[in-house]
Amino acid sequence: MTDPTTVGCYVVELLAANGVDTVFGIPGVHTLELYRGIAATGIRHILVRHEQNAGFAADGFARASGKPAAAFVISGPGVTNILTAVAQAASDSVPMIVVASTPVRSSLGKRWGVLHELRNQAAVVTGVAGQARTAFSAADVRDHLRASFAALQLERPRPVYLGVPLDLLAEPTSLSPERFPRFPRNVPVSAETIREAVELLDSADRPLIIAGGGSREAGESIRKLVEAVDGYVITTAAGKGVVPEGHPASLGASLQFPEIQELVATADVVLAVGTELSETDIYTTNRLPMTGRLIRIDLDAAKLSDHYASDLAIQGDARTTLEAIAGGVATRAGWRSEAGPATVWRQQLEQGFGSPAQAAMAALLAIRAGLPAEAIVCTDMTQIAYLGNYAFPTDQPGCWLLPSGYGALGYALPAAIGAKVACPERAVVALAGDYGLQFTLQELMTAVELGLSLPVIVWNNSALGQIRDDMRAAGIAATAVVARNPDFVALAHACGAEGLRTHGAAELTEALRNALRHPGPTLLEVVDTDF
Ligand SMILES: Cc1ncc(C[n+]2csc(CCOP(=O)(O)OP(=O)(O)O)c2C)c(N)n1
Ligand SMILES: [Mg+2]
Repeated sequence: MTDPTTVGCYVVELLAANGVDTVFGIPGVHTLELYRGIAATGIRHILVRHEQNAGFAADGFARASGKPAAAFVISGPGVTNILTAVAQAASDSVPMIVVASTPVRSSLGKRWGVLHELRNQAAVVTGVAGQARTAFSAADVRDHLRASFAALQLERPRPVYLGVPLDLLAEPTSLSPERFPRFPRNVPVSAETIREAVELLDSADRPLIIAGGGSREAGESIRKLVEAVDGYVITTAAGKGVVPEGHPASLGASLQFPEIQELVATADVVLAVGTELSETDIYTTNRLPMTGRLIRIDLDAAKLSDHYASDLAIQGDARTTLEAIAGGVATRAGWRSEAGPATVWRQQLEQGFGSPAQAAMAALLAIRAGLPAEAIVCTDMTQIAYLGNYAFPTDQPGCWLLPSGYGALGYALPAAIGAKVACPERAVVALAGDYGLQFTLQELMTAVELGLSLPVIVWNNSALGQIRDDMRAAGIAATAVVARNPDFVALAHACGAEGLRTHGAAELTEALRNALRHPGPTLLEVVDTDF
């Protein structure tokens, strides 16, 4: 290497040595030294149009691939800009590695007013990330990253942050990159605990499983278990597709419906796995009306006894724990044989849908028809996605990405870019509302630049639809809920993307299929009144 090895080079070499192959970011004068050695590592750097979107793209990348991406941001505004995406990832247990510069060491905490100064940058990030540390030496860089990589493997996934002062980034170092130790995530659960869980489930007349995002790799065991005990399985949005939604035991992601909450209330044993059972999993502020015994399985000990106290708390990995439980329960007839397959409940539910939901459902089915089974749909805070949590048929986990935990508008497009970068061979689609898309629409340029075959579907109801409806329901005159929209199709063309307005289901399906064959992004405007 002709360049001297600087700490900046060492950071990227360490990341590369530990499996990071993609960085989303925006360079600045403070992070120049992070870029000196990047080409030599083979890491791919993707320039986005706003740091928030570097974070959302890293989030989409991680959810699609299971691997963390890194985000490189400058001190100060780069850090504050990415915070929303860091909070979003933290709330949905998504791993990511944020590396930022800080001003020079001698200035830290002194408030001299240096460029990009924050009073305490790491403290700002500590409020949202899993870990946030500042390095004061090359050895700190190594030690902090080692701790972060360990946490990413051992704990419930969270974003981690490393701040490196810009004078340190430029310093020479004699340290050479190393591969940190690997850790298995499967915390072993005792045979005694497994036996207790099996006994509880064997004694249940009306067993129910609630599967969250933490159970994504446990689908096969959940299916076996629910079949053996003749129960039902409901997922959260993050767990959507863990068990194929067409399975007779699957009620899909339906916790938001009162009818399904009543079913939960009648279950005598509920097994909740890899879920916080939070407000954003249930999509109502109501507490789930549980009356049965509750078994919780979670990697995060804090979740085992929060506002839903477990009767049996199991700290462990979902896949290995459920494999053991599914292998132990007796196969017998339970309540599903009597109460009927999930389709009976689904039909009842769907009969109650009003016409806006029927319209959105028709659009969702048209989108489904245009996509292969393994397609990844990156969604946003829009009415069509709230319904899609339940109504978009999904037979595999990790195919429906919703910013559910934090609810940040603007997620869909940058997350879809991240997912498509991670899985170029898979169909990836962004699905956003007309207002939310405008939060991050500038990333269409990134998708054009990268030549990503990426349909971007805009559900256009010419309003901040959900907020309008909520105001009406609360007896508030609808105010500040209509914003003038751009001509989306013309805007797409101006960015160098394809763009077209589709009318009705058949056109939407056809346009989507064409968009998947187009070697760049296509913005598809879908007008709600056409359905
Ligand atoms: C960053 C952020 N700001 C504000 C909100 C509040 N909010 C939630 S949905 C919404 C309106 C979204 O409108 P649109 O994208 O058109 O979706 P629609 O409800 O019309 O389907 C707003 C402002 C939010 N979730 N996130
Ligand atoms: Mg709208």
